Amino acid sequence: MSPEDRMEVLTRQLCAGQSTESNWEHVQQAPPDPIIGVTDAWRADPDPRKLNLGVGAYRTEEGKPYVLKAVREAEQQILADPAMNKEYLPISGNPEFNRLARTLALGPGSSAIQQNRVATVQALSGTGALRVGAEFLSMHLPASIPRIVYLPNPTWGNHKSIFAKAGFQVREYRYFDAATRGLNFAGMVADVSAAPPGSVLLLHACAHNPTGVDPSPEQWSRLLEVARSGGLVPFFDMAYQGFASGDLDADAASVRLFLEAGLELVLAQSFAKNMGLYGERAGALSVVSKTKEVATRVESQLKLVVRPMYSNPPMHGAAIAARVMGDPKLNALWKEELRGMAERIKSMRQVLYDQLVARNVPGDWSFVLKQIGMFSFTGMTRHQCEQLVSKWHVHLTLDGRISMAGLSAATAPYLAEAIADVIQNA
Ligand code: KET
Repeated sequence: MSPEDRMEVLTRQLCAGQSTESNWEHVQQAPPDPIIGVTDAWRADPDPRKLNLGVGAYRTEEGKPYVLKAVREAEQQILADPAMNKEYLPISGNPEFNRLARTLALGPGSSAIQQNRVATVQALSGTGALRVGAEFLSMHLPASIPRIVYLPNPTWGNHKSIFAKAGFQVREYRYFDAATRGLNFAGMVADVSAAPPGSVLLLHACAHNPTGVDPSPEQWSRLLEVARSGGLVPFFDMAYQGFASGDLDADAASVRLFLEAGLELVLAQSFAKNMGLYGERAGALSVVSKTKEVATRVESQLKLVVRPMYSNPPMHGAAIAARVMGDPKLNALWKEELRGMAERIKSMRQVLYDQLVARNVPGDWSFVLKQIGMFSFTGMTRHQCEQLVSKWHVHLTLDGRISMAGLSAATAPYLAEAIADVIQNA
């Protein structure tokens, strides 16, 4: 029986109330997620040497997940607060969190904030912010404009699905140059310049995932001009503020550059990495408009996106983040811990590089030192990555991305040995 005939029989049986098979009998097994699936495979791996270098999550020198001291302290304060309750948050989330989050990204002196031109809603971390932002744009860009988004090639895998779900046609702009392991800036400018007016231009604010390659300040200025003259809608994904340089303000420079040039823009923020709030799903979506009046209407429409999706956001993570950002003592402690995390990752770059050079692994590995943020994009082939997993129990995404934040001085030599083997023998 053809699948179509089978469906018809099933439908008829169902209507007659006599189906013996599951209504979901035809459902196909979906593949595991290319990033989250790596953690599942690592969990299931019984080998004691196993390493999880897949998902971008910070680990200590001992390989353990890290809850920041500032976060623990904020949580204790929340628990001890007699005014704490579990009522629903507003549809747009915790107002104090929203205010502090946008100020963290856009800067306290930003004219957009001072002129109340920013509509912010709390979101289910960075992913949720992207999804709500994409949905809002899909609904409210002028009707005459086709829904097209330009993503860097490569980009975080979920970007494509998020924008496609919101009805966008997904296109790519050139970004990574495999030969130099740097930025293909000429290709990027050419592709972005050719985008039809009104297209959404997705930009990683800093610490590009997966490549670890960011534009220079001069290149950002040029991109700003291209976006402005092309009438594009910049959508910044800022999942790693503080993880590129260790400094929250320095890492927000690209967003602030576009903002101060007077462009309208969309911004997705995540506190997963920089505050270690991964599972708390603390994030924010901000839409910057030309006037306060437009921003007010935009906020009302953002609420209409949120309400039928999940009604209102969860409170605990946002309450923690608001305390950490808002309390001067906790804020200082957080910044110190953030700098510490960024520095530990950086030091892992040097350790891995030294280990690879000491083993005379063929190739120029200096990119390990140059790349920025949580990841190293190694250029290893899919086959080499598969060998790392099956033979060495080093779990990573099959595009050759390594989470440097999951590495320690104790495990770097083992990784270098494994890489040396698969590069020479796979
Ligand atoms: N943007 C980028 C660029 C990104 O790398 C991630 C997460 C997110 C947004 C969303 O993070 P959230 O937890 O929703 O705030 N990236 C890591 C985890 C994942 O894939 O979900 C990763 O690439 O490993």
